[in-house]
Amino acid sequence: MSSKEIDWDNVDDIEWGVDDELDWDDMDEEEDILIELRNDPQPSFFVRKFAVVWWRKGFYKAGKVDGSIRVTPTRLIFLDSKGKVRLSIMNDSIYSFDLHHHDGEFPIYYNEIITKDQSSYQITTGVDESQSVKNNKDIKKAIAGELEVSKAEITELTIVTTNKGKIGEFVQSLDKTNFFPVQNSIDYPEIQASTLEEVVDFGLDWLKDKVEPPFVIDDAGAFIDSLEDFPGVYSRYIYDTIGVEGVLKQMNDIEDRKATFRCVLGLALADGSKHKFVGECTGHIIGEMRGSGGFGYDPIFIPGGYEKTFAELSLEEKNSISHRGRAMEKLVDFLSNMEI
Ligand code: ITT
Repeated sequence: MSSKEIDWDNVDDIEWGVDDELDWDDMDEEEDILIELRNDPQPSFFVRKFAVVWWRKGFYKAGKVDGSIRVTPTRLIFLDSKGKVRLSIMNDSIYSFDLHHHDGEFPIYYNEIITKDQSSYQITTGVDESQSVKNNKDIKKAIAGELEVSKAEITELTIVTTNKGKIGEFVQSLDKTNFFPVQNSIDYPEIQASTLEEVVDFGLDWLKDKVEPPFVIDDAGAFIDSLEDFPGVYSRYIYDTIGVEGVLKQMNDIEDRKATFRCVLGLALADGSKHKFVGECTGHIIGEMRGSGGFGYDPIFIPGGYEKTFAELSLEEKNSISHRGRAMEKLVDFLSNMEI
């Protein structure tokens, strides 16, 4: 199993055992930290989820949090997605900050931070090797005051979806941006309409008094040429009823297997405006299911120019060519050029 397949929500169960009693409130959360953060010109590092094993005097606690890391001139601070300080370590108390690889059933890259008073923290700050190596290098430099370029603030962006697979794609795609995706799983009604755009328009209107803007919704579907664009806007219904196997059966004797994935992202802003971003990816439907990554129709769809299904590609590869990846690129471009 690769690190990309780790279910981060269960990683504690697998690796360390969950300490439900972990009282994060124990950790530093003093006013002066917050003041320091506000005036902090130093770098921020977005990490999707950091897991911390915290050792002190022979006892340990373990926990995991979604959030980001800030390195101020004096401290290394771990913040959750609401901006609450979860852990703060003084930079000058750090004796070593080294990346280790634990190659068990689930490969994990973790930083071991040893402080001068012999406390030890093991903290994952990346979901895979490259992210972990990069974060370790940059954080280490920032602690030593050597990272001059200060990264811009991270803005939370609510993604309204019940689909965890989509969130994984948003997280990967927004990783290099200043936006931090936060899932809201309200299940809004998807009206019966002839286009994804109409479904998105309705969804944005329905949600506008229920979710604080800015927020994003995502409607997608597989449009198969020989089935007159079926399942298209009915993709979820078909997936939930006959499933991917059912679609394959429908296509048993069909030679023309061309299909297009479409994704429409809807963005609602605080000024009441709505914006849509569309992405498409053409390819073909194969005759059987292949691959264990992705979700939905991914195991039966091969994008044009590739030999692997979406479910056989890495998250990065899928995002770089997929309908959602393309729509997200447009969304990020738009957001980056405005103040929200
Ligand atoms: P939300 O509406 O809550 O976001 P959903 O899973 O219902 O989640 P859609 O209506 O957009 O999402 O998706 C319709 C169906 O198409 C659903 O069965 C998805 O699993 C599938 N689907 C959407 N995006 C996909 C993708 O990138 N790859 C494969 N299948 C996808």
